[in-house]
Amino acid sequence: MTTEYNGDSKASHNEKMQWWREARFGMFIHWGLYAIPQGIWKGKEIDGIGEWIMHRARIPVNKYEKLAGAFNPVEFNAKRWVKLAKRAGMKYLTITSKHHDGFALFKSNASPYNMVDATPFKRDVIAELAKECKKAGLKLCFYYSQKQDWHHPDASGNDWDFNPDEQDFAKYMEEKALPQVKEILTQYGPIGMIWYDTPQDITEAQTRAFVDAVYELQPDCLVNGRAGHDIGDYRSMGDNMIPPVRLKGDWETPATLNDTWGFKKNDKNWKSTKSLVCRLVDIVSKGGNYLLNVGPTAEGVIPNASVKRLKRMGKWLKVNGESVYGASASPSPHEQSWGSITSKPGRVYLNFVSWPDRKFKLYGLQSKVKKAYILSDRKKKDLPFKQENFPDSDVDVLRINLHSSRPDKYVSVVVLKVEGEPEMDPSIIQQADGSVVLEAVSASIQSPEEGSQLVSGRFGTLENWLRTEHVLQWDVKVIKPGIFDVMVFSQTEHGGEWEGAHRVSLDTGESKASGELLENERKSNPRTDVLRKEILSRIGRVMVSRAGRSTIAFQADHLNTEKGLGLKLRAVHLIPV
Ligand code: JFZ
Repeated sequence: MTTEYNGDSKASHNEKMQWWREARFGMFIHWGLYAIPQGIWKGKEIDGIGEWIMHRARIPVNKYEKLAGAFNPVEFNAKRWVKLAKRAGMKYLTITSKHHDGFALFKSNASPYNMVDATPFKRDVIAELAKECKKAGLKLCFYYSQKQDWHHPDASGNDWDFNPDEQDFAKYMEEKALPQVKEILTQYGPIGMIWYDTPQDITEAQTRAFVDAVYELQPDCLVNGRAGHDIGDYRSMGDNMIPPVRLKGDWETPATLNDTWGFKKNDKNWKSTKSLVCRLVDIVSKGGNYLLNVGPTAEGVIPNASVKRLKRMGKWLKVNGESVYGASASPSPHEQSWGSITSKPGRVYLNFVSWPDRKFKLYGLQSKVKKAYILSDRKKKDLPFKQENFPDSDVDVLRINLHSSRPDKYVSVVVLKVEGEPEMDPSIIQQADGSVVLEAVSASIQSPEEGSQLVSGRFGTLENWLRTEHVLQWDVKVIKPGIFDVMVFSQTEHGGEWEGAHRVSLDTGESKASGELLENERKSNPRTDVLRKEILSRIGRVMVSRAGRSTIAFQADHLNTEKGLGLKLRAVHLIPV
């Protein structure tokens, strides 16, 4: 991300980002005309996310437009929405001021296709939300679809009504998009952030015009990472995508409670509250923010299933929020098998997703612990602990005696008071269950030749792996030597396509496993988006005969290039046999 943009110094950028870093958890609202068909057009269920129905069903502008005349959300109550966000423990609210369908939820002089001028409801719902957000101390932010506008003859996305060859994007920018961005930045007081989306083939100059418009009118307003050309104040992850390791810099995951953003009557695939709380602490442990979506109905009601989950999250945060708000990433770059670590100066928070044995061991903590207690325990009763170093492997270990039953049904938090800034061993340490997890994106990459560079993609894999010369290496600390099964996780394309039969090998220095990548199992990973699956392939066994440091290398000996997809390596796991 270009953070020195607009002459900003690092210090003023940090200042601008402060509320956002403190917040960690926000509410996304996708609301518009698409809530009326709620996923069904002419009696037929339309596949895909609800707010895309106009595109998916190729609905002509003159038909879709008519929905505005029927948009009458009599149950809409800005106060109720804002209250829910507050109760959920969310600190900002990002609403679709205009989505790809081109309909604006705010009063606009640039286009009459808006809530006030085109609906029987006639109320400026954005003005009402702005008022309530201000009262409640919630930052108000606007999603604005800058490139796609299926209603405007000169914008992108609608190729069923308009001929792309005859379009003049500059005209759309001049007469609708830029004026509307100015409206949302001048009509509603201070705005926390503008959330641009799907930049597609936008030029850099066009992106700059959109970003400049924000900074000129409200210098403190943030711009998300989807304006285009890597310009913006922080990175936006792919939808629902959580990176596999800690990342440098600020980032945010926009995410759904079910599988749609805009309301769909028949989408009942709700995530459990426990998995939502797990995602929240996982994201914070890797340095990011969680922007969690609700899709209100055409009547203006947030679905009950969403309300229930958000309230439960809020209840959890009321007790355990210290581990989330203003917290930084884990001092270790790697995931933990039992949960996620967050931190603050002088504090380490162990967020247990699965409650461990009474005798829990944390590997790699180098800071001296002064006290350990359960965050939800008002008395902060001391948990007995002991710190030592395993001399064979040079691994620092903290042993904590825990109660046998988990304190919280979602995520239980243990606080460690430590001296100074928390520090952890950056090496990959064998987990307590004996497994060794080697994430592709955390390998050091040896590439003898120029070109064909492997890159960390947005979905947690290395991408662009089309040639065999690359060698991945990881430094590992082994505690319990032994024999391990080598399991390779590679990722399919969006939709499930996968190219297998590559030959790969893993070398521990004293033994080597080689094998073909065959589809032994297909799994989904809740941390990447649902349409990308992980393929598990067992390629053989290796031995590590002594404890301590070792370097593990992985390479592709032959790449199958028929489909040209390359190897999208997610991780290699060594599982003790
Ligand atoms: C976009 C929109 O098209 C969608 O309707 C919704 O508003 C969502 C939040 O954003 O969809 C995207 C954009 C980017 C990715 C995936 C879906 N991505 O980077 O993976």
